[in-house]
Amino acid sequence: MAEQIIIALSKGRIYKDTLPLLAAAGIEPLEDPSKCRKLIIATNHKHVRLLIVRATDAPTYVSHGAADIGVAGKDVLMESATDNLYELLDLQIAKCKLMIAGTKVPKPAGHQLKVATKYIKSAREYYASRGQQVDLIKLYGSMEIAPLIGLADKIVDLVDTGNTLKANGLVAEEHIADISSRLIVNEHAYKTKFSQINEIVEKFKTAIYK
Ligand code: PRT
Ligand code: MG
Repeated sequence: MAEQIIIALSKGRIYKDTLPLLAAAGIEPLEDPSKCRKLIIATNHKHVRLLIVRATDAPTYVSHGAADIGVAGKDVLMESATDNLYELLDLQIAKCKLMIAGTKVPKPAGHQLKVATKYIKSAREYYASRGQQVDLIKLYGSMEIAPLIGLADKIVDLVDTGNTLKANGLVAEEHIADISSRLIVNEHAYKTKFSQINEIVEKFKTAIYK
């Protein structure tokens, strides 16, 4: 008998880019989460359901086994506790770069940099690896404002087209990491539901590397 498989996904770009992979695995959602308010979406497979979660929460659902599988950005995975989960595949979707950006105004020597970001852990590791002391300021969004109004000298944020930085008079200065979304799997579920999960993983792989 088929076991229940729950897949945690966030709305927006991750959902949109994961749909073709799900289709390759024969999984089709019966509703569109951007059009209905349901957070649990049934699929054409009675035993497969999608859980619509905040992008930053996907690893938490999978790590606790509330979802068997999930899709999460590497940026999110680098910031979160990832106990009890495997990062099985680079899905090569929702790609962008984690970068340092700032205004073009130079800082006087000896000035300790203030850096605003929602990526505290990644920023801390990056600056530490370069032996640079900085003050990190945690923000949850609209980071681009911080250098404009003097809250911080620089930001660490995701950059795709660069349009957001440009629109706010900021320039990308340093590259921290290439980001893409990953397929994550709960360790316990990977053992107990191996054949079903592995079938999805293999079909995703074929679709990614076709
Ligand atoms: O939006 P919400 O607060 O609900 O959550 P979220 O922002 O975590 O979700 P979502 O769907 O926006 O992002 C989910 C994942 O997509 C992220 O975790 C990344 O792995 C990935 N991704 C890829 C991006 C981008 N590209 C991206 N460009 N996530 C965010 N951005 C933002 C960026 O933060 C900046 O504000 O887009 C802006 C820059 O884009 P450009 O094209 O102007 O450079
Ligand atoms: Mg967003």
